[in-house]
Amino acid sequence: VNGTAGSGIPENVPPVSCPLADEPTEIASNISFHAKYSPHFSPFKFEPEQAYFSTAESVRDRLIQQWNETYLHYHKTDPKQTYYLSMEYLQGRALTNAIGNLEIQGAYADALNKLGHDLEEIVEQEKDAALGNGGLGRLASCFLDSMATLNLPAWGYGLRYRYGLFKQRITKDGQEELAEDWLEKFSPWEIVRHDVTFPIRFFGHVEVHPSGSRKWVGGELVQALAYDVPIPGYKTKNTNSLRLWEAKACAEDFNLFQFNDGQYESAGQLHSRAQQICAVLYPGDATESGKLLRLKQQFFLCSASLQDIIFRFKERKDGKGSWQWSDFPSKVAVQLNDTHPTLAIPELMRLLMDEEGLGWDEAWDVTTRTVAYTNHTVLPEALEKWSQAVMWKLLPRHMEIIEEIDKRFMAVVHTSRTDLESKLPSMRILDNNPQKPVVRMANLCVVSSHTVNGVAQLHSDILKSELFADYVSIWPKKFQNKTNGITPRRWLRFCSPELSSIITKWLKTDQWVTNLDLLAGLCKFADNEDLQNEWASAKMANKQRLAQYIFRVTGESIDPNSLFDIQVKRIHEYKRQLLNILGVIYRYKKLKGMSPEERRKTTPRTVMIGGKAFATYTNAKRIVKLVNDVGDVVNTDPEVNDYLKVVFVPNYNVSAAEMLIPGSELSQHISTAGMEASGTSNMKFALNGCLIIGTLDGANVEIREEIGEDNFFLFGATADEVPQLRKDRENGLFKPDPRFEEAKQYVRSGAFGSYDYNPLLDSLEGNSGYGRGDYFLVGHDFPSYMDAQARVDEAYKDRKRWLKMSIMSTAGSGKFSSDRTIAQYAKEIWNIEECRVP
Ligand code: NBG
Repeated sequence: VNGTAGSGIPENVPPVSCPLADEPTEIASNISFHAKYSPHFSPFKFEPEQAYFSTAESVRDRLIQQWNETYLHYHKTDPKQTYYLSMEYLQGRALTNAIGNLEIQGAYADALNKLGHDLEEIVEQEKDAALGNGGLGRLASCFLDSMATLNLPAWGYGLRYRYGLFKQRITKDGQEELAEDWLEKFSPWEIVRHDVTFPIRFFGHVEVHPSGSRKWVGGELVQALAYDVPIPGYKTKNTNSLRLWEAKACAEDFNLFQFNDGQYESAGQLHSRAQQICAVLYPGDATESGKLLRLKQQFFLCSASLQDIIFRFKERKDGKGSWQWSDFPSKVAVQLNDTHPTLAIPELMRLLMDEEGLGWDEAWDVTTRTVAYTNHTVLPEALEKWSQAVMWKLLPRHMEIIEEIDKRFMAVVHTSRTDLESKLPSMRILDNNPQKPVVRMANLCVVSSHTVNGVAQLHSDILKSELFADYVSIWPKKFQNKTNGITPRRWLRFCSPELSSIITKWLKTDQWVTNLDLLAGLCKFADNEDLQNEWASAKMANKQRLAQYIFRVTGESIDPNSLFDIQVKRIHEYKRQLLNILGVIYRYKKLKGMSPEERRKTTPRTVMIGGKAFATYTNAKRIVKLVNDVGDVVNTDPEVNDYLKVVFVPNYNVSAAEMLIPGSELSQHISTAGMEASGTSNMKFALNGCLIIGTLDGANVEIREEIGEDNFFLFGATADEVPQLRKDRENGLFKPDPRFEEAKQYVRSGAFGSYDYNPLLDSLEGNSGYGRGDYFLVGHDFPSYMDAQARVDEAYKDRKRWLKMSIMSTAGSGKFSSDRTIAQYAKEIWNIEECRVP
């Protein structure tokens, strides 16, 4: 029934008794049923791995039941639905989340006990589904959780990558990337839908009919095959779908003649070409073939999803409803998660015109009332531009449509906005620069969407005043802000059960899990000694658990009584892990110069840094290496060992975050102001009572507003100061702080080994051949960063004050629930309503 009408199983056949009992004994027998009859493993073994798969299958039975009820209900009530198109989803593990959302955690724990297993150990067996690379992908996954929890009729659409984001291994040379085989032993959370397939075309040409109509023909065809992942809401029956597409060649594409002739490779060529499409997330795009593959991936997602959406639209009311294309936008909302799915725009136009016979104006009206776009970055290198030549080759009909959109947009400016003529070259969709003609995807999105939003207030303001300023005067109402959020289920309720029960106890309700604003009720107890003591002991338990984890993954022992200071996120120069580690280096050098008595007065710290560097991003990889080298020296230096440890946390992913965030006390969100669109881990840390040291960037601004400036360690230049500071730097007007010079010099002197860090450090100098003259202003912000760190050390010495600040961080985090974000999208962009399964 998932979106498709059908006659279903005849009613006269009694259903198999449904394993939905909540009794541990019955659950245990359902788990053992799967161990015996779902034939993935020998039935004679029941080790943690087998126990995990059977437990997951038993939970899946329940999800399927709810899922079918959900889609029957959506089908019957026919509400407007949202389709979230995203190249990335960072789902992480599903088991804890599923049994948590279904509220059957306790029963499953008991059932597993009866079977001789421990739930905590079983959940660890699951591999992370890492079909994303950072905040954008995790945001999409938090949104799915909130959409289901809010009973919104909504779908996620993505790709089923064979290998997830690479696995990071740290060797003596730094980061090494390995394929992440998340499907090695299959995933119990996906259901292949052999009944849901669509043909996807690449290359070919446009055929013009005498009537003037155009059709895209020829080229290559592959099949898109659906895999559905159930997305349960919290405390509700509504269970939505994440539909992931896999690319498959058709049986006819296998050349049996060649195969029998011994030409095995060429016989299966089309099959292996189809497999490349979903092989990995973000394949390297340095080569032409890499670029082509990425474009293929994007189109594959868009075309399959839109064909599916249109199919469902036509099937409404069992296909009997009379509908008109002009109704489409009142039944369908398509959200583009960044520019990666931009091709949905020309593909929807093509499907409506060439396949359904609509005229341009009608198709354009439908498309622009359906599609909305979220921008997630202002970094110029991340704003996608596709070579026109590659586009003409792969998608000739879409290029025609894009040219027409461009032409019509210019006509609007020429006729009604002559004041903007001079701006047209940068506003146009096509950049016809003869050296490198490209399509600007963000411009295509802005012109063709009914709404464009940024992901935090500061970022949305920057979009309006800078990146998209010229469009704002044409369409002032098109631009909105939707400050990001995180799901309180995964990021507090399930990852920190200890803290959660304390919160529930003091608020006398667990309603905060779906109404996060209730956390504000903790404010009035922030000084209460009993709460503070309970709070401290929950934190300590989480710190101990984290210390064990760190020991397991790095072999390093860390002291839970030291201040746990964490920075985990993708490694990028704008996120300034380099500022962090230079600060650590300075601290280390000072500690070494102190007498033992002086050292005893300092605040002992454990600094943890984790994150993956993109495989071809040299400076990011150098930073990873530097953190590891500093750790090697500091952690084996008996003089400072009790006061400072530095740990690089390998292979940071969602599951690692679930361990790190609850155990943290200070976290660093220290990007150059104006460059981090929002950040979402800052919200997760604050929610878990972790204090933030940070710049006025992205969502930090709003977090600080909500939790109070006294509870936030602020430093650094503001976004509006940055351009002038960069100019000053270029003009030699910058005077570096001696502490900054000392830290860099210490690295250059070889204190952390023989690796050549000069190119990295040179990027921080004004006139380097390597860098961009400290484009990220590490030097400018270094002194205020060090001062803020000194305030941290002081605050930590005052236990009561620190605990109060920690409670206030949690109490002020209500705004950052993705339930709030999604409710705003639903009301202000999608115009969809709750559709609760009775
Ligand atoms: C990222 C931003 C983050 C933001 C997430 C989610 C991209 C392109 N952007 O600051 O860098 O939190 O999106 O909105 O990945």
